[in-house]
Amino acid sequence: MVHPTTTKRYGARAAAHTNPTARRLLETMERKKTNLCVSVDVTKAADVLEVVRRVAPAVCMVKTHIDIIEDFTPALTAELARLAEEHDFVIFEDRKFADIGNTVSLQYSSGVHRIAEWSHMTNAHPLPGPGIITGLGVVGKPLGRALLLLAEMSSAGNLATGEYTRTAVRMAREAGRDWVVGFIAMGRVDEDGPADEDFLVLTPGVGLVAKGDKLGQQYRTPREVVYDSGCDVIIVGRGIYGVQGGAEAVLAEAERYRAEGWKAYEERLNRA
Ligand code: 5BU
Repeated sequence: MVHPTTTKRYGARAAAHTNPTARRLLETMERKKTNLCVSVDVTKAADVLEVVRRVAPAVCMVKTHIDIIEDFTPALTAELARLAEEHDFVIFEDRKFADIGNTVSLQYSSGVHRIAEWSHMTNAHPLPGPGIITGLGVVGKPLGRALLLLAEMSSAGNLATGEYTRTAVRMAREAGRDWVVGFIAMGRVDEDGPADEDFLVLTPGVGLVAKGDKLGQQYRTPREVVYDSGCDVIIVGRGIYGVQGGAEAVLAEAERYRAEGWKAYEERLNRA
């Protein structure tokens, strides 16, 4: 089955969203002709900013793991937020919240990282039940932030399958798309929904060279993810920032993934 959202242009899909971050992302994708998110998993603030400045023209989104930064100061996230405005991309902190509502609302708003202040989008495991969505929403909704639920994962042997995945989708529908705008998933987990429903599907585990790593990561190509599986955003980490050849090579590699992802999207729009 071909899900109706997969044959609509990203820009046209923005109108189906009330959440400002979802709209902004879809409009940015259309404007910059990119469905690429670069995952910047490096551990020094200066290196994060160097990679982001390099890849900025090629991306709709930058994904962070802010808790891996060894020399974190609020100046880093302030600069990331400034770059997001200057270069027209969305910041996604891949925090994978997984606790009770009260705790996640504190983890989201407070601590050293104050994620809600600078990250447009974040994500949560549905494992604890709907209270996690509500708890994060207390903080994020008034700020116009957006939440994704982890409906599936890319790693070998993960438990987010079958009934768990279906329950994640049901929880998102019950929460409403003004806050839960989509999923981390490997395919169109929302296929059983009504034709006018529009969720974003963001997909990690994307590589053009490696098939996986030694710790269970599994890679598919941009074409497999966007054309075959109908996902919206490809998330690429080591395949881009880890490329040999220095700073110039990083932008060239980002551009290669952008072009592959965009070609697969254009082809899927024209699919009968
Ligand atoms: P890689 O270097 O492209 O393998 O990095 C993938 C990134 O996506 C990394 O930050 C992971 O934490 C993240 N990720 C993932 O790989 N698989 C998942 O299922 C989820 C997140 Br959820």
